[in-house]
Amino acid sequence: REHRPSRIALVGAPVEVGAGHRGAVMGPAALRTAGLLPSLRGLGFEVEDQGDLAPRPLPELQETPQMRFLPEIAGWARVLSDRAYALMNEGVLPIFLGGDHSLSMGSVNGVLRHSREAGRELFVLWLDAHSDFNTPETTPSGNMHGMSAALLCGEPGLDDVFGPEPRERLDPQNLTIFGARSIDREERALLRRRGVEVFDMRLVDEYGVSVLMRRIIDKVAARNGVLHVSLDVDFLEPAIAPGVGTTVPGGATYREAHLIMEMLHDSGLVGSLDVVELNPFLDDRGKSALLLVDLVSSLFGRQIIDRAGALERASSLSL
Ligand code: Z70
Ligand code: MN
Ligand code: MN
Ligand code: MN
Repeated sequence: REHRPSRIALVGAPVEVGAGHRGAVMGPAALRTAGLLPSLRGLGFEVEDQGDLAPRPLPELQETPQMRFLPEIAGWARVLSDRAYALMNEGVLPIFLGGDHSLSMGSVNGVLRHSREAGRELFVLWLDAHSDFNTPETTPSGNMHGMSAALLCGEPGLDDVFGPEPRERLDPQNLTIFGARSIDREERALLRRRGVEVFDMRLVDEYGVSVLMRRIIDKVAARNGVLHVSLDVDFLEPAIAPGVGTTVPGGATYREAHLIMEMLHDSGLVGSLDVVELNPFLDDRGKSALLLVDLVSSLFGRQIIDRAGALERASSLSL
């Protein structure tokens, strides 16, 4: 499949006010400390660390109890959208280092803008314990990291985030929420009305990750689309990734998560990535950051042994 970017940009987005806990501000630094840059370079990519962004000041906006820290979240979204759009236009694959999940409002908006102009349909894979599909009307917390997927799909009440700047809309049918196990009541009703594909943990248990991932990959490939992956640390089982504000039991195992990343790599469809919600303040000796670096490495081609050889040996065992 056409162009696989050979260049990657790391973009830090230390935003934490979208979440209910403080500490995600340290996420980008922890991912760097855990060795993300040398690991990707070791896989043969030309990698540039672009450092951390800062939010654009928007003194004209005011927060509300339903949209806590709106001015700062909007300031981040606008800066992130511009950077995502610029990098995609240069043919560079951006990895956004969070920071809480509100950053995806900006990153995905910019990627959507590029893909619309390039005439290549965008699909979004949201790996998360939550569906992040609340609106200011439905939110139980006012935490805007619980609204990013809803904003991207054009839900109302969030127009101030982009204000006069270009705002794209993701077709809800192009969003797959994968691994969900904590969805609020009104949020669930909205997901259903919009026809969002939710592969919850019940489905993962029944079918396994490989069947579900194959479906997603085949759908994107059939439409000649490109995939943005938004990886929330709480997608993972808390025992292997404790460094996150809200842990939810029953997350993806180490092996499930790696298999997902390996299948995504082999698909050749991933054009951009967010790694969000890492909270190093709550981590255990860096283990969550180190695991994330391993997972991102699998997504960009690290293998246990070359596939052709492994398949050959499997067939010689008549498996
Ligand atoms: C809840 C809300 C949430 C974390 C997303 C939780 C949102 N649905 N929490 N990620 N850690 O407040 O909207
Ligand atoms: Mn492109
Ligand atoms: Mn999330
Ligand atoms: Mn989450």
